[in-house]
Amino acid sequence: MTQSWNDGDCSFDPVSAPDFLPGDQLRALQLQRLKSVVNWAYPRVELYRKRMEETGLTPGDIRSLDDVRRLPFTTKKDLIDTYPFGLFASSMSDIVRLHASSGTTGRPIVVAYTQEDISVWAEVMHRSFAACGLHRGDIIQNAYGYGLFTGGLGAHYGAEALGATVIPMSGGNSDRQIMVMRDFGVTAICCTPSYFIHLIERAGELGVDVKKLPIRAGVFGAEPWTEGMRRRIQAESNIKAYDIYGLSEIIGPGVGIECCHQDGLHIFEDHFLVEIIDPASDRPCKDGEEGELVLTTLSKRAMPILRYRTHDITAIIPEPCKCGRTIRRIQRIARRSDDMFIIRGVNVFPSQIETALLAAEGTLPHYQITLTRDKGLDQIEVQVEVTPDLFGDKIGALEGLQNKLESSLERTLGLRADVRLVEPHTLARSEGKARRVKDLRNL
Ligand code: DLL
Repeated sequence: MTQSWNDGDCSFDPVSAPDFLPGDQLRALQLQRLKSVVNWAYPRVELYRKRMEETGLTPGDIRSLDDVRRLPFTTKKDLIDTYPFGLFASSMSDIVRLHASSGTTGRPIVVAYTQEDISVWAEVMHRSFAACGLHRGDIIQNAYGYGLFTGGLGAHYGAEALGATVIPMSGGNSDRQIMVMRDFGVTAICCTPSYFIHLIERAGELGVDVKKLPIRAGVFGAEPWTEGMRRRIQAESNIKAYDIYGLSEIIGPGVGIECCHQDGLHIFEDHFLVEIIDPASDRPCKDGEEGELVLTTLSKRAMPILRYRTHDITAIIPEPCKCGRTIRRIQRIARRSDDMFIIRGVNVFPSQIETALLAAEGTLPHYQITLTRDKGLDQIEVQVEVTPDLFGDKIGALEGLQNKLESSLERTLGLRADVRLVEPHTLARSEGKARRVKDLRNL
């Protein structure tokens, strides 16, 4: 099959038909499924029933899609408080899979799937791969972690449903990943964007030029990344880097993905109902206005989730996409409402720092943010690796870059951050989600 990957490929896979439903049909399907999921959850999940009773709401009151706003929110705390199985709506004998996600607190959250839920998950992942131009015949290296994390098995089932050849690598063991990528003729890879950056770098050390391999696409997600990071990845590897979004609470990967236009993530709205709200007032945001993404599962049976507060910040993109999909797009998720830190009263998001660092020439996409407190005053230090040639003996060039980054950070953040340029390979690499911020302030 011949394809021109630089032009993108939005070829049609029949499983993607729901992506193109006329708007009224999509909304009718959503409403039918919303009623059905509320009817399913209400008698089976005590938390939902109690909360609805408190406001005098019954499943029969859900008559329009707007009525979703009458339902109670669900939060991560609810999942932790009902640990492990308190939100299950199916009996254990119908549950075929459990996954878990480690929270920041001690207890993980547990999520469950019936056989039908697994089929829906495989379907949305299949549609995800199809949206970014993958198909039968592709050889997909799956370097998301297999295990309790949803990334590995989620991508695995979707890639098999697509009819592609899956290589279940899981994360880690970078040298072997590179050997497989080269020797097995891999055409696409799934992993976190930060891990792929690491793989490109390691490949170079092993004398493998990723640009010369048949690999042409990466399906990257599970952590925030910026447009600057995408540009670096694409330039260094000659692949197209697609953004995929998802979260364990809702299903795992496959809630939304970019199509070949790489301009916002299409949400699989026939299975996930989207709201964007102002996180402070809970008021609905207009299309195009940034706010917190709130998701309701429309088809899940083992663990239906009503109005989940994701903490992920995004906006609906109102314009239709050139690919013809009618399912709407959201902007890439560059930040969470809870990854913000406050330095001397100024709100800072890691993604602002990443954008400023990667806009400069001579930096590498490896950085670490450290927050400390000295005599009651917050300090922020940003370490960033620079290219080996810059690190040679050109002290002047290094100083120039440091000053440039410090002023660009000051402009972006509105506060002074100390920049420390470090040699390549100094900072820790991650095999899964990157940890960019070290907060040593003991707040
Ligand atoms: O990270 C599921 C996943 C696996 C998504 C593989 C994509 C690929 P959790 O571990 O529960 O699930 O983490 C979910 O990760 O609420 C976001 O804050 C963040 N996240 C996931 N994808 C993206 C993305 C998986 N593409 C949390 N961009 C979510 C930004 C993302 N953040």
